[in-house]
Amino acid sequence: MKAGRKGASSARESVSVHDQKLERGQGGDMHQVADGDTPLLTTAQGGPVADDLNTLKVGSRGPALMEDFHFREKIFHFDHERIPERVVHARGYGAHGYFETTRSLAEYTRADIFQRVGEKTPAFVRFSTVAGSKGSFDLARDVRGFAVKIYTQEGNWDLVGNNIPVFFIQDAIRFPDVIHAVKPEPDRAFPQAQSAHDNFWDFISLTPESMHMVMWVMSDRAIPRSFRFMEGFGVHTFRLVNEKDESTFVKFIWKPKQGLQSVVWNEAVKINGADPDFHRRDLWSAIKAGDYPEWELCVQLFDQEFADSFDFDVLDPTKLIPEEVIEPIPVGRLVLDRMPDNFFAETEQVAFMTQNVPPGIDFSNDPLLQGRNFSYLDTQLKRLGSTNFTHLPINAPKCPFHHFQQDGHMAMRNPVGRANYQPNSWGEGPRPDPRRGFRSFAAAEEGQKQRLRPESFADHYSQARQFYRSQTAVEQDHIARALTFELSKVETVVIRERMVAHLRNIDEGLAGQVAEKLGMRQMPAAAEAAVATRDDLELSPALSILRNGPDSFAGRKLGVLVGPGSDAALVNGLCEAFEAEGAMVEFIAPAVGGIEASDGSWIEADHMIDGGPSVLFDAVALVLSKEGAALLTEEATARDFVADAFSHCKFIGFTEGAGALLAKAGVEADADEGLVPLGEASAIEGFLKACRQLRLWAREEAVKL
Ligand code: HDE
Repeated sequence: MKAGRKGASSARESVSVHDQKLERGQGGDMHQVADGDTPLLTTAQGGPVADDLNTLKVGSRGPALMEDFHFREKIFHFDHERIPERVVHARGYGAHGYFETTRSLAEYTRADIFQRVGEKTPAFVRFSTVAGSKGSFDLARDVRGFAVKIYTQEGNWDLVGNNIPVFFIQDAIRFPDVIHAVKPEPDRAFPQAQSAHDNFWDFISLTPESMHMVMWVMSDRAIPRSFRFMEGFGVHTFRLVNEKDESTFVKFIWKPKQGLQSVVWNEAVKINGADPDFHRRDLWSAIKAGDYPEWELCVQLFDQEFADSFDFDVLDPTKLIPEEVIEPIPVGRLVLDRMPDNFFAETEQVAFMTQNVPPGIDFSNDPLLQGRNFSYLDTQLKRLGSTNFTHLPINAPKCPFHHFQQDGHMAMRNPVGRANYQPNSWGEGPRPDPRRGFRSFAAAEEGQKQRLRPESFADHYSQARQFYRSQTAVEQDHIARALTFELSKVETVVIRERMVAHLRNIDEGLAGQVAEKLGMRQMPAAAEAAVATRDDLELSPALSILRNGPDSFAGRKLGVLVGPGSDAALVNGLCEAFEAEGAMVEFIAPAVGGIEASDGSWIEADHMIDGGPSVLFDAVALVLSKEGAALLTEEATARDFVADAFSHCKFIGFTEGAGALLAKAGVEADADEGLVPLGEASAIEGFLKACRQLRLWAREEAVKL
């Protein structure tokens, strides 16, 4: 029996393992051979295969023969398995789901998807990091991509956003520079998936427009606990256009129903070693367990009059509109409920494009968006190798579509009939419809051709200050520490100084802290600013993660450390309470096979202690007998388990028997209210209540990570 393991809480899937029919071949190799139930192995041409383990040779020890078409086909295909990874956002993970319209926007847009409340439209989402290559780790300090493809009845709508509402640069022509700067340095090819190096900070320190974004990427937003606990932002101002061809400006925001949550930097570094796929595994486990993540789509709507009166230019992608200024209105929900059947076919081959907008949604003149509208089509040809990438099922629209585009590499859908042009006299083929078709909003534009940044884009510090000052003290401290860490990896002193000079325009206290922690002997002069930083912007509590906590442990994970003789009733009680909350429970034991609990039942483990460090969990319970604790105090990993949980401000439930392990890990059992004694089953409710705070931030000052 497996104590405490109930229902579908386990991330582990049950996989049925079949006994396969094996035949021993010559030389001792083992062949699995087709029987009645298994399909016959064939070549790609459909030819049945007799032997898939041995190449065709002259004799058993002789040279291989060219005529072995099965071998050549198999290796040829393998040699070509890789396609170019995305130049940015290479590492990503996707899931299927649906978008449900919860509010009609018919007044503002003729977009079909916003007409009928309750209608569900299929969607695919890909989350990603930006800088690292495909095989890099999940918890890099980085922006996360949040790309959504919604297969609407009037064509695919791609909202290719990030988990941060602003960007580094104000003009698309600078994109290759910011990306070159953050990627591994070209002479040495490191560091991988990190911004903590000279080239990145050199570029940033020479680019004042990036300062607002820098505050965000140095905040905990850049080390999310999971994709499920992130917001998503369309970033740019878009337009909604209604039947009467009237335009309303719009910004799109995805709000996670699960609440926002991040990890701390020390934890991120350790997670990357313990489980480089932490975010992937999290999404996979949640969806496989039926705990479907959900986001609300909100819109910030505004007109030209607001745009003219707002403190900043609404076309400037380094600025946001605070939620307190324009309230986001919920208009739909996105639910992810199915993992792809095949990672390559779907997540790798999905092609998002900012230019995919249905009639009723249109672009603004945001210079980043305008540039992106070129880049996303262009890059698909490089990556997917054919203009026919829309023939791939993941990219094909799910509404009827007809056009005269034809031929090209790998064309899988070819028009039938005689007419492959229009107009034609054959009465065949599709025709445009001026009423239903996409009509660009007829914005009046005039001006001289020039390469010029508008004056209205010139204030680079005020919103950076507003962001920093809107954070809690704990979050501000994390920003200061992140900046210090990153700049400590910068070898060129003048770059560090240039950055501190910018920070002085954002917040003198922040600049002072960073300068001190960097060991700067003299404070550099403040950077020259095109526009002096404003002091009159209202703080925006919506910008803080901690001020908007979910007050729930749902969707989070409890790690229960068990050993021989663990209290079975307590283990069962913890499982029941945490599962009822909607959380997952996993067991960590000295051996993965499990342990015998106090009542003689067997608790199977999910991890052995070396493979299940506490950084993988949101809270931990040490359910140990004296005997079990004695065994574990000998293990460095068990001591780290406790010490890390404590220094990462996690809630720790513990039995009396666990006292020895706490002591050995240097944690006092009565250090603070985050240590919750689990004397009897009645204490579980209090422990769960505490865990709903997610972290005991008050401890951080004491542990000084
Ligand atoms: Fe992208 N970006 N980007 N980007 N971007 C790509 O397209 C680009 C920008 C974003 O999961 C590429 O298919 C330019 C902002 C996401 O497949 C490429 C500029 C935002 C993804 C490209 C930007 C994004 C990409 C690489 C500056 C947030 C991953 C592979 C003007 C609003 C999509 C690809 C996925 C991917 C270009 C800036 C989000 C090269 C030129 C701002 C989420 O086309």
